[in-house]
Amino acid sequence: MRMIVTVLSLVIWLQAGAVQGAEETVDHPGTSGAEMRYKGAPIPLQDVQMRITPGAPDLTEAEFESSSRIFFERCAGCHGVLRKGATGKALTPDITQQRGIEYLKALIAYGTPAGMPNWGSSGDLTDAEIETMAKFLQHEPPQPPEWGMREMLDSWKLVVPVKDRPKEKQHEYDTDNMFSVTLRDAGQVAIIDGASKEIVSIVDTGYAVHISRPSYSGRYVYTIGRDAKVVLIDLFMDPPAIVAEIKIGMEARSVETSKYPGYEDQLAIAGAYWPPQYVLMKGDTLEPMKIVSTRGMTVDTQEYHPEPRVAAIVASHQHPEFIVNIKETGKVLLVNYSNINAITETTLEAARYLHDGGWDSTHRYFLTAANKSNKIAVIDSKDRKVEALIDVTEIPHPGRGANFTDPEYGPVWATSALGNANISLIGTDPVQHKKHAWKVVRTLKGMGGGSLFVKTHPKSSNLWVDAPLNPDPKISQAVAVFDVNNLDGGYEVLPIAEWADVGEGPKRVVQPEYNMAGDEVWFSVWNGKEQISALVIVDDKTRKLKHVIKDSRLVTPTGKFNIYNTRKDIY
Ligand code: DHE
Repeated sequence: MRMIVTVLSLVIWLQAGAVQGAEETVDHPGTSGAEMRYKGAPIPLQDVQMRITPGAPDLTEAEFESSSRIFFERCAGCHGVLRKGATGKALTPDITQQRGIEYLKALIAYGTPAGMPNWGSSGDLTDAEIETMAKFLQHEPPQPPEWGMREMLDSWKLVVPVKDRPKEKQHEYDTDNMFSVTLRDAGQVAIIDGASKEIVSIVDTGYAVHISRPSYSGRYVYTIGRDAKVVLIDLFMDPPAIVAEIKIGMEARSVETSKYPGYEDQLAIAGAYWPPQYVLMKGDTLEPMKIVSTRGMTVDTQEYHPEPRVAAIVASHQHPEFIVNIKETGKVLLVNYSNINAITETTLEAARYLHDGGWDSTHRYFLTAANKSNKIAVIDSKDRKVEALIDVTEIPHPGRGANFTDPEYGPVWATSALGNANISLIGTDPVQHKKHAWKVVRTLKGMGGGSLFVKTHPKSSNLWVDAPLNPDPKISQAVAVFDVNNLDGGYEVLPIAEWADVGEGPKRVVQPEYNMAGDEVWFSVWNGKEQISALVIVDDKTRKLKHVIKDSRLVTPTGKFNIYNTRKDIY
């Protein structure tokens, strides 16, 4: 018989040790430093239950607590909260008990060529911790609690009701040229005026806040934190401030807002990592309306997966639908919201594990990375089908990608990669350039692996490629820029971190983002929490330094979201 002991309010902070700085990266046989650095990230989990399983070695409550903490800190990102396996192998008791304690100890201590880190020989875990982990893994995984409508409503705060909000903008700034900047480790976003570069407001958002998405009209900004808190910021207020907030689960990464004509600003959607679900909310209040679970069968082996996490979400321009990536099942859901009481889901079969992606320039095709299959799935949002599954090189990571016209192959969408220096250009025009459509027409060589984001703008002929997770600081602290009219000419390297002049630290240069006019590119110089970070602004035409924003309030800036470009899906 299984005993379940509740460990009340055990708060487990998943520490992103490796994400903090290149120096802290452990040596992982078979797994690139870049990939490992990208995996663990701090998330809070509460109220997990200890589960003692027959056949497993004894474990005290204290040992359970410390091992759970280690597991969520180091292992859940790859093996999944429920240990059903994701990028790492499944670690359920039927498997682990068969392997036995000595095998598990060796595995944890020395890692595997397939990518399991060597937590022991790297000095990250002590022998005693490894011993307890090897016992812990033979028990049923503790399951964090569910998060349904009651919990959501309990967490929902309508800070300023719609009727009490300003009828018009209360300041002189152009909201469309504002940037919402993630201050990751501060759990805040900075709202910055693109023209004056002034920090207009610092807003407390969720823990380790992840992305911002503006409402279609551009009045509101939605943010989501890793703690699954969604915050709604009203840009009309002076200064912009929170008007509503809600917690939609325990852990999350994505939020989006309806864009189909007639539904602008009406609905918001947020996707959770835990519990595996998405929720539809009223756009201007975040009042939760419908919660839908994503648990289900995997696309290929058709096995049940208990925690398929919600990755990127985009709003369709072709139908009243959200397009929702389900990571572990490898399925893309077209969630039709035209009748909120009869939501229809069209399930498209893509590949595992779906992560991020963005539109082609016509906003008909959504191109998204299936990062462990090394594929880009192309979703035709108009005809509601998978248009293509394209092979690319190791671990594609497009962010939202970049659209431009290749002189030889016509319109293309580009993605860089975590696993190597390649930038894959995929033809996106099935009408005028049919023979190149949905094929990798060109592969550019960038500075190196560990790239996360590429960016361009319709008014620019530059393609910017970062590499913040490359182990070589010369690469992670710089950016490569290609001329899209002369792609064979290679790239120029700009020493962005050096320009920022912030002193010591990892100083990763991350996520190029254009201003509204498309004549400036903004970069984050992402330093440690206690160190100085900055935003560096480059003149797009001359590729020369234009401005550096340095301010003690800019703690660990990462993603930046220009209101106009983001709401219009321009990239
Ligand atoms: Fe992100 C987007 C998940 C780590 C910066 N990140 C996304 C999206 C997902 C995701 C699912 C797409 C959202 C959408 O479009 O709806 N990110 C994850 C992770 O699971 C991961 C790998 C590890 C984790 O535990 O969080 C992770 N991400 C990071 C970072 O370490 C980064 C570099 C710094 C940070 O702020 O945490 C980071 N992710 C970003 C950014 C975007 C993003 C800047 C949006 C890019 C864009 O241009 O839209």
